Amino acid sequence: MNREEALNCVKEQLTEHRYTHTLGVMDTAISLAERFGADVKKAEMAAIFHDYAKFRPKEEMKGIIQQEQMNPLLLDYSPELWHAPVGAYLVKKEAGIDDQDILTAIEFHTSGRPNMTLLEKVIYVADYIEPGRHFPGVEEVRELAEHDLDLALIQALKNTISFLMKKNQPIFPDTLATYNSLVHKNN
Ligand code: DGI
Ligand code: FE
Ligand code: FE
Repeated sequence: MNREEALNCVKEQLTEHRYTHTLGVMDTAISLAERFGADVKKAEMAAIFHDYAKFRPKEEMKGIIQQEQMNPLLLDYSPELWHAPVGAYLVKKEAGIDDQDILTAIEFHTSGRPNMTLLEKVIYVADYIEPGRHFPGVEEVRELAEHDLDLALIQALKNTISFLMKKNQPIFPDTLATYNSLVHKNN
């Protein structure tokens, strides 16, 4: 599938705003892949499809998590987390994407996971810093991503965890495990 076909495919799934976000993630992911030596074509495809399931009904996502025996803990945490693993599943099933590197980049783009692949890191950070993002702390992550992908990823995770804690929201264990795996490695 080429870029145009992939974009046409996701466009039907997304709102105008989310499609614009997707284009921002695509451009950013391509730059990061070039900078840090990831596969540029895979980065482009993973970025295009990363939010594919964002607007699926919660009940549909819940059903898929149960039927496909995904991590059952997902159901005890925010439904905001569900579109990532469900997206990976649906992109394979409905769009025919079967490259495992692309699929795990989609699967873990919200929570991260310990020992993330280079492509997973590229997509996580691109999703966080694309030009349409304007939240506090994003500029610092953009600057870190100029030189060091791991430091950018750690800072994005710290910001996300702090943001959730300020809102009294629970933190998904994989998100914490991702943070822990990276601070251990970088100490
Ligand atoms: O889909 P996007 O908005 O582009 O970005 P995303 O896939 O990173 O999703 C962000 C949402 O997910 C945001 O509302 C916060 C939520 N989230 C991310 N990590 C966690 C989380 N929610 C909980 N409860 N726990 C987490 O660890
Ligand atoms: Fe997302
Ligand atoms: Fe996104």
